[in-house]
Amino acid sequence: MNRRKFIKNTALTGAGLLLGSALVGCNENATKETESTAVISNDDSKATLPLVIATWHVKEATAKAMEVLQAGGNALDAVEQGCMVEEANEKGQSVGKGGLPDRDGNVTLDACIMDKHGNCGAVVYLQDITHAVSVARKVMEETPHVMLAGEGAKQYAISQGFEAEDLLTEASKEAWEKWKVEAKYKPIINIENHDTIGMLAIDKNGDISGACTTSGLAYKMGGRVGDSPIIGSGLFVDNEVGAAVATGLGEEVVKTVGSFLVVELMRQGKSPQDACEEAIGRIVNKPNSNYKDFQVGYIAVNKKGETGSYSVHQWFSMTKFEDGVNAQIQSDYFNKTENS
Ligand code: SD4
Repeated sequence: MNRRKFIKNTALTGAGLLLGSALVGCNENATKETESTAVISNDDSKATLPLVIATWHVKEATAKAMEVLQAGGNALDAVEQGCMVEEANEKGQSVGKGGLPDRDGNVTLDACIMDKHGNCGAVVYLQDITHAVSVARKVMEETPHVMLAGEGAKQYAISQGFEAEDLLTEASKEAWEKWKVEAKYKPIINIENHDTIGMLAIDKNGDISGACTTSGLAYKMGGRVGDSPIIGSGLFVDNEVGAAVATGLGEEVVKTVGSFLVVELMRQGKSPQDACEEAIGRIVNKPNSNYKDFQVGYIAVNKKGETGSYSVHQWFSMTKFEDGVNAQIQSDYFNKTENS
């Protein structure tokens, strides 16, 4: 195991957590879009709409979202369909089908979605349904509630026509069985690779939506829920200002209400980049922060279409599809002294 890629997290040994252990293959093919786009100009930037950004290296997902936008779909449709690509990708062991299970072998999904009106929906601890983000959207649009959990969420999904299926693939089962024997409940945090997908999109009308979906920390305690389905922590959208989404150790994101913080900082005039950096700063500058043991990353977009990303450690990346170019962008990061 490459030291550069992983941090052994002794501080979390008791919890026995492993954050996205899979080094999965990602599609390297950038997809080109050629249809016409609207251009927003302002004093300090020139952004081209529509645009899509997502956490990690997920070009197939951003390509799908852009396809939706170019076909005239809105930002909400785009982020849902973009995230669905990764949920269906069995090779991605941190999202949807094929996600790594909790320590008891159960794959449990967390997801949320938020639209331009500030409406939102979420599911937590959802089992046996691949497209958690779509169930979250149903919760938002078809119920008077924001969040459904566990068996209730599953039964609701089935009532809405979602198919129940076993999400534990052979590969994930094997990884879990190996972990039980070899990892001895010592967690290893992957700071480098594709993980939870969080996606933000601005459509041609300049309206913003976002979504986030994950199987959470691999080998987590049964019942554990992270930041990803928590509006304000894993995701926040304010159509007047911008949007942000998080990845990494959810407990740290929840404690600082990270995505809401990023958006509020943008509301106060910070650029998306500066806002992401300050939100990471709130985590790493805490007295006694054990940031060397975990990764957190944020991506953000403002109403102008300016984007930013920042993480605690190196190797976090953002995929950005704008103006016909679908590109992976390495994120700047806080910890310049370790793991480099
Ligand atoms: C969680 N934030 O459940 C998620 C995991 C994640 O990259 O984002 N991994 O805490």
